Amino acid sequence: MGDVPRGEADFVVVANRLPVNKTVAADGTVSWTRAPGGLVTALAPVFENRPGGGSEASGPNRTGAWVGWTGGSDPDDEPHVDGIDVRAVPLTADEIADYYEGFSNSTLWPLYHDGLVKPEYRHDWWDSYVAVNRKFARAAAEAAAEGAAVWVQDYQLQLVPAMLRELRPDVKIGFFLHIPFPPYELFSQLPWRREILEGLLGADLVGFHLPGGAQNFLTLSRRILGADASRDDVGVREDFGTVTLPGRTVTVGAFPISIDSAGVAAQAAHPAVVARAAEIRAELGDPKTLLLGVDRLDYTKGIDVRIEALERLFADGRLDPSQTVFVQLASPSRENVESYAALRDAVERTVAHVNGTYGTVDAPPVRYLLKGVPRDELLAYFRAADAALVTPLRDGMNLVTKEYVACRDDLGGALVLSEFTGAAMELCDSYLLNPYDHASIDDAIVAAVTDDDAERRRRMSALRDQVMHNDVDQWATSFLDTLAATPAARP
Ligand code: ADQ
Repeated sequence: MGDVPRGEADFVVVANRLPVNKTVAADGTVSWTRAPGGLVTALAPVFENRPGGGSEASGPNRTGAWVGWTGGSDPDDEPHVDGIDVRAVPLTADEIADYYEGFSNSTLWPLYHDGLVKPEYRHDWWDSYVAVNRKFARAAAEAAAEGAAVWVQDYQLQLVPAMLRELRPDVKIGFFLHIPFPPYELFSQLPWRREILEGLLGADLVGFHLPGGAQNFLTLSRRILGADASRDDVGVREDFGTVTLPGRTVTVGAFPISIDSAGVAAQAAHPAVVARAAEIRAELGDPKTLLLGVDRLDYTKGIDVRIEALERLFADGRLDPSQTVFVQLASPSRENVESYAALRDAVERTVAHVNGTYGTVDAPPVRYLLKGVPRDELLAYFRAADAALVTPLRDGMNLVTKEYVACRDDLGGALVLSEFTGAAMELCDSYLLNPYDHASIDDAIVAAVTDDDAERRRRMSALRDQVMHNDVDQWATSFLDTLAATPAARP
């Protein structure tokens, strides 16, 4: 403690990934571009409007920094992108295997998503998780100015708050979890359950998407650590609580994330995007019904759930395969993790099976693409689709839902949505379904495509009210204002 050089940033974001992608040209020239993705999509606009993001309002003496990993293991990487002061935390190939693919994505990710895949508990992965969290904490400590606000993101970095507090007791520390936070019965499987809770409690504010996550955290702090944790019964907001520790209090709350709603809506209304939407339908043979799925290829997203539903609907004659096209845009994800490779095989088998059974050579009903799609093209698909099928078995929030809704200023389209997403709490006018119940899935899809126009427009209009009035800037402002208002630690 005390031997860390102080930085100059008043506002520091600490996230597993930097918002950058590396490209190497044929002649070996390296360039860095802004990366897409849930967290980056959510935070980039916020960051740019904050101090140091280059806005006029930020003033000359204020700066911001983003601490994270480049996504690779080249020690010579020096990423830079316009408008953001990026601080790379280098990871070795072993750390990528053990901290990232191992503990983060083969232990925590499945455990926090209802154990959909069996979590693996390995001490060597845990050791790497501790070591890498220490690296991030140190990089954050070196970036932060005296009294800075430091916002730590997500499940890969749950130990950073306590480690950072150790190094820099002067900074305000916020932590936000982007994925679900499990109940006692599940979380207590974790051999390092105490350490994770103690790591999180290093923050002044711990935020979740939903009140349920905040409640689980309070219950776990009480039952596992014996901490004095309670719901804020006197407050006006039932989604806040506190954990009282010796010398300080941790605020716990729910902050449902959103998107840059106005920005997405404006981009989707651009004449070129509108024209491309019509062209997409024509290219697909002008089907009566165009259904769309957009996800990272992840077993939590229920991609298999929706394709199997289509097969049942074709088999039962409730949808006509000659007049229906389902487009699944999947972006490759965590390809070195075994469960993801297995999922890819399973999805590809199912797609081939449905097309082989219900398609013709020139008109397969399922079109599946395994690559990230450029933003304009993605928004054109959103505008073109009669219904978006969002069927996760568990999802913290799901930003695809909000992007789809923001794109539909024509009030066309329908959102078919799993109750097991965070978004379902807010988007209650969607066609909700239980992804574990075949009848519920099938009925929701059929209703979404056969309800009359007035009903579909009524629902889309209500969804738009929600999404256009609750954007990512409000999310960040609400979190950061709450962080600023948290009580200072008593010496
Ligand atoms: P993710 O699991 O990545 O995020 P999500 O919120 O849906 O899930 O964000 C995915 C982003 O990637 C969206 O912006 C989407 O448009 C984009 N995307 C997906 N597939 C794509 C493709 N093929 N081409 C182009 N873009 C594609 C995690 C949690 C979520 C939570 C977010 C933010 O799992 O529950 O909503 O963080 O907190």
